[in-house]
Amino acid sequence: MRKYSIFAVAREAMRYHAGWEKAWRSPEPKRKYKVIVIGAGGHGLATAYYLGKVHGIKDVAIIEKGWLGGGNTGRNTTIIRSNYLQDPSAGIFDKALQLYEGLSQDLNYNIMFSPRGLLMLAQSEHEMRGYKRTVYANQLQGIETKWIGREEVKSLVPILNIDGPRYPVLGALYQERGGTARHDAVAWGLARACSNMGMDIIQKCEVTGIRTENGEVRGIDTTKGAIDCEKLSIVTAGHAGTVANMAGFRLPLESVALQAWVSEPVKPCIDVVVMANLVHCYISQSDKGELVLGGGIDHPNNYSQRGSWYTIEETVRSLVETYPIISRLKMLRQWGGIVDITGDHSPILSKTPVKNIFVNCGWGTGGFKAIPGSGWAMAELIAKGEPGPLAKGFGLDRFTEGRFVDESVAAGVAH
Ligand code: FAD
Ligand code: PYC
Repeated sequence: MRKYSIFAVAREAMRYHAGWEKAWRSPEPKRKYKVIVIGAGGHGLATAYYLGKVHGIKDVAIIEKGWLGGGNTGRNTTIIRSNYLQDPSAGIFDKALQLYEGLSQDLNYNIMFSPRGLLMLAQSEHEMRGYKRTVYANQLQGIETKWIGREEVKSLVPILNIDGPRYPVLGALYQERGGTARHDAVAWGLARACSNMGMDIIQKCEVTGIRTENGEVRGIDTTKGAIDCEKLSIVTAGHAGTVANMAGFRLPLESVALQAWVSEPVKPCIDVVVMANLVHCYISQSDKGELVLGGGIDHPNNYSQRGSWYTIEETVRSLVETYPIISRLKMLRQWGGIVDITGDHSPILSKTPVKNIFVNCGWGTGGFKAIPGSGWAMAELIAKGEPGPLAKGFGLDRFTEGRFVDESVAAGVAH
């Protein structure tokens, strides 16, 4: 595939952009692959990418029931940060942030990574203590975050009402390396790189069954026929539980809707990302000028990619009291995604009861920021059959051994 470059843009500009190649192939599935990854979201694609790039395993198919990036990867609000509390989380989330910092160059695809700085507002004594504790933990982990006072918060976010009708802003956890990236571009860039390595991305192909023999995987059944494999990775986020059931085991997950909104575009008014987790709202501004907005999860377990009215009402109330200036803005779009939540709010990257089936799920409301780190760790697990240092803390065994990685404070979005 030809490299994207300033010269390619100039060349295509001279011939009405008629010479661009398709970014990835759309082949029919082969009869057999060494590795099959179910789910062409960011985590599935990154798993395949690092399998090829780091471990030299390129006989890989990524099977997607819809279109690539059409799940949570294309539905999230693109926030990237690594300010988690526990050491295993700091390891994988900061690895992801480091990889994000060079991902556009690595993929030769502009993912529009924008490390504009991230603030998590503290609006109660309890939250303030929680965030200060995270800052101290991050210092020990070598991750740069700091506590800033309310006046500095106001100078970074002039549109913020720091006196708040419900809760005043007491200060914030600030991670200057945090920010955003264009979510579709992350999926498209990874897909292009996987296709370029000879991997097959099979879209509109739903996995309907998993075949096993003597406790070991043999292949999958799909709407495009049966496909055999030596190793299988389930990377299907909110549907991980239903796909795992096909192989005969259960996962400790709940699936719920999380929704988001974008407003009509306005002139630049906020150049950092701000999360207010006590009142449940968060905000950033896209390059087009739209405000990208979200709040807490919907509480009833469900699989509808929509979200319910009471969450909209609650989030809008919080946004308007926190940023009164946006109260007259019109919303352009609203959507939902199905997120998969574990009891300790940490992901699962694990072997399973079936030999050579691996699972990557449980990223809940916060997995976009983890995509490259998760793919790196998962590829190592699949290639070697054992978790490396990044995945080690996130095995399924932690639920039977009571060895939780509690991230309920750092999860960011209220659960
Ligand atoms: P997905 O992108 O959902 O990919 C899984 C794929 O599996 C889907 O494409 C699906 O179609 C496919 N699939 C499912 N079943 C089958 C089957 N039977 N056969 C074949 N394919 C199948 N995280 C952050 O870090 N920052 C944020 O700001 C943020 N905001 C969010 C806002 C919203 C509204 C939502 C919903 C999520 C948000 N997240 C955020 C979370 C983040 O989006 C997810 O954790 C992450 O995208 C999960 O990626 P994934 O690749 O695991 O899943
Ligand atoms: O995990 O940072 C996060 C997040 C922000 C919005 C949704 N998730």
